[in-house]
Amino acid sequence: MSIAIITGFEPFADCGVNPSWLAVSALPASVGSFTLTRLLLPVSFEKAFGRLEEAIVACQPDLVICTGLATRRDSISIERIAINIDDARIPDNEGYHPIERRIDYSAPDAYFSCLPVRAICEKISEAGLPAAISDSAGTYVCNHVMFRLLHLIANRYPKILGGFIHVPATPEMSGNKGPGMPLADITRALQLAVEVCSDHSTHWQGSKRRIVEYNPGWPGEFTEIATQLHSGLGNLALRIDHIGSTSVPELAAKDVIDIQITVSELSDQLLAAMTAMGYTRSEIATSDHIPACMSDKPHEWQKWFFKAPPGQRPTNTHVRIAGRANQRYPLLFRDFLRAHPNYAKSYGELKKRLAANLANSRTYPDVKDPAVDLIYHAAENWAARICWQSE
Ligand code: PCA
Repeated sequence: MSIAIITGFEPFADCGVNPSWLAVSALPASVGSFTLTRLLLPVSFEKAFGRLEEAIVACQPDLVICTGLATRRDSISIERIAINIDDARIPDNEGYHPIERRIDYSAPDAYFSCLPVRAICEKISEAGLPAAISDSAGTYVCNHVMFRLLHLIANRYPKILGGFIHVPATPEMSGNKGPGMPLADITRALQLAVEVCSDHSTHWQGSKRRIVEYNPGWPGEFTEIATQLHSGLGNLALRIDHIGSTSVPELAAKDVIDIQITVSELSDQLLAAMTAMGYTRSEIATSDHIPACMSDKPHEWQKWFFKAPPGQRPTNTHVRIAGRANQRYPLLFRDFLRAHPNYAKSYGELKKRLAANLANSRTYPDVKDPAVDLIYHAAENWAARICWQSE
């Protein structure tokens, strides 16, 4: 069984009760693959997160879902984002009233939830209960707890799935005059949210951000996926290669398989075929990192980047054009590391230390990429010496 911490808040302002805690208290002892630890949090900027962190340290959970009341909402709100600001409309239960204060100057402006927000929203809606993805958790204690939870996860507990759900008031809270959601429905919705997280592969989510020792099973997993890609793409794919750290024996890596599909052009037909297989193209990642000495030819580094179909093991699929610099780079880099285990060992060590020491995991590629270029320059010398060709 895995462990989940589910939190609710005590009453605050003029609410005599807080349905978030009432619903959390009514949840069964276990849901899906999770044993639930319930935790009541004070409505206090200063104390709430400390209580949660203590529980995380003590229980080492796989899932943390915090819940709170949003009186002005009439559906279950699965929060997508937490922002780095405290800006309270009213004082918290201890009389503290921060106005426009940054939560943490060393932290990013915002964090996205690491819960499967869309899947949770769909599951609750399918059960006939009102649910929506929310793009603001406010700027009060709930946002504060969500932000600090996600900051902790990003820096210390990459395996935890964590996020926040706001629940509406119950009809009794307005004397049955205003809108509201019955407590039993709120409880049911939270139970469904935990069930979705239980179905969702916690292992894959967490391992995406962690450097692990080399896994000899990776090449086999690549071959299986490449076979499916070959049959879906036919002659649109000139070749499909296993690239990146999981392709180099004994190299420590993130548990994400990098795949390069070589094509003659980035065509609509190709996009349609990838989409039909469930792959999603990133609108943002349209170019590779360009090594400092090669910045004069940006078109040589253009690519399409696809995320794996939902539910499939994590992969990064890069589609690049035959003969371009960025198509050659990963193949040469891989072959050089395979032929030079000492480079691979030092590179693995660098990655582990970067992952452990960078305060913000999002800056990891910014630091890693130029280090990779250093190895690449050595690889080019080697390639010239041995007249290397990509098979
Ligand atoms: N809701 C408040 C804090 C506690 C609660 O249940 C919020 O939305 O910030």
